[in-house]
Amino acid sequence: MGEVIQVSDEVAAALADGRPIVALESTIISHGLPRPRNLEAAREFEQILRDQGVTPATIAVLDGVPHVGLDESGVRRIAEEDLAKASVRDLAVLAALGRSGATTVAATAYLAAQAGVRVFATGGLGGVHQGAGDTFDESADLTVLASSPVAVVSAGAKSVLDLPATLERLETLSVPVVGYGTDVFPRFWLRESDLPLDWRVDTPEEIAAIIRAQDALGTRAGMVVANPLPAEQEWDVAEHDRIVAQAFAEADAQGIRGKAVTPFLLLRIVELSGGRSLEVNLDIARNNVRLAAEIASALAA
Ligand code: PSU
Ligand code: MN
Repeated sequence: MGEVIQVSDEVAAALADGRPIVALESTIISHGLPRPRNLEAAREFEQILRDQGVTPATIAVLDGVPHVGLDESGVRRIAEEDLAKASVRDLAVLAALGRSGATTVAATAYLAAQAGVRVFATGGLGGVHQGAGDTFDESADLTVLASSPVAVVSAGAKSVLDLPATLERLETLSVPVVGYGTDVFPRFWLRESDLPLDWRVDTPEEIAAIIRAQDALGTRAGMVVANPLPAEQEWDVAEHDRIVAQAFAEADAQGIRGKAVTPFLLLRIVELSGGRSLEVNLDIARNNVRLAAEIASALAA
């Protein structure tokens, strides 16, 4: 593994000492947030972790080498270069051709698991897209979590996805979904949906205990920790519904397909909301990074 995946010195030292580490994805930086705020965000997420005594492991493929933990210049590259959006299936292609890519939740979880990093913070998980019955568009984020033992802290999944179908698929794939301080699945920019969850936990220690129990039982799956944003940071529901519907209609009219769908919708929603969705998006990610730090610390204790 050491020959193929480049684990940074800082992450390798934390792994060796059993100190807490949190993985961060690079697609949210390269394709999910507009420049130049994305570079500030990438740096801020790492700083939030360091302030909590946790080592950040931002993950990306640079010049064919999958990196777990980036230095200053690596962080700058994922924010400023036009990188391919890389899921797990792209990793071998990038490695063989010496190309670079920003890793999705799927590819980040896969590489984190390979390196032994167990906790990962993102904004929102990918899922089953609306109309997937016809298009078969389901994010590999779901299937990869079935075999990558990493707890992903996310504010549920975006209301641009088919959330009931997403939860059904996670059930089939045997990926546990736990609500953090909530009994219902959050909808990213909004705290609540009408989708009940089977399990609610209220402390980072409980989540760490679930990770240990997964190991003891040998289930090998990851976990979705659904962490709703604080009420005072929620997006206005009416504005949310109107803008999401409009972005959808535009994606449809322009024939946006495949892996371009998620980045198109996210960036269009930022434009249509005059930047409001971006501020909420950043609050969500910060909130998830903070909880992931607490989980990783509980796991290392
Ligand atoms: N949700 C967000 N921001 C993002 C993404 C999801 O709030 O940037 C990205 C993540 O990297 C996720 C990917 O893994 O979109 C899912 O894309 P797709 O649906 O093409 O699998
Ligand atoms: Mn897709």
